[in-house]
Amino acid sequence: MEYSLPALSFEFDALEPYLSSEAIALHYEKHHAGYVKNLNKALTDWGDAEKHRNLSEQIRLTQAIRFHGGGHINHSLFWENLAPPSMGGEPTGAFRQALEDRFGDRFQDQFIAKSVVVPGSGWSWLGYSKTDRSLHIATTLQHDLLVMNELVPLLCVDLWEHAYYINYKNDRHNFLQAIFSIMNWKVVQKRWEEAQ
Ligand code: MN3
Repeated sequence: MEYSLPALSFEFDALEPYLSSEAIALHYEKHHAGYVKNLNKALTDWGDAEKHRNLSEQIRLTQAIRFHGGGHINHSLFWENLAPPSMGGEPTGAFRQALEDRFGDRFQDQFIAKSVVVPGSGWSWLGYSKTDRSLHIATTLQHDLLVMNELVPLLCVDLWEHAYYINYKNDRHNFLQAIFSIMNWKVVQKRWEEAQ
């Protein structure tokens, strides 16, 4: 069964003025859709290679599956943890306490500081470790998944230039500040509760 582009929970213009309708439309309909298309092709080719017992071709295709599949998974998480301004709520209760225990009142500052220095293209994350049962800020390169760092993804931000160039040119820092005005904390908190 093929993978498909997930429906967005908001209209393209719903994140304005922080991200424009043009930026969301391009990101979703061109970039994310491209990853879905290329993932499906790579998986089909992988299946063909398996039928022919062509192991080297299968191994070669794992790179495309990792890249485009990671792009699809990460963007799907990203859209879910965005919400129109003032619609996403704030961290509450035990989750708020866990954030404060770990980061004091500095979560946003620390998250942005770690995100701006990621070289080239990647993602930044708030993740939950089942090993030490605490929250971690982490980053991954290209479209690598947070689970590769043994963390459960709670919140992610796309740091690829295509995520912010239309609205913020090359200013990743301004983009990251804006993201916190359209964060869907209800979704982030729900992921944390499910990860416990
Ligand atoms: Mn992207």
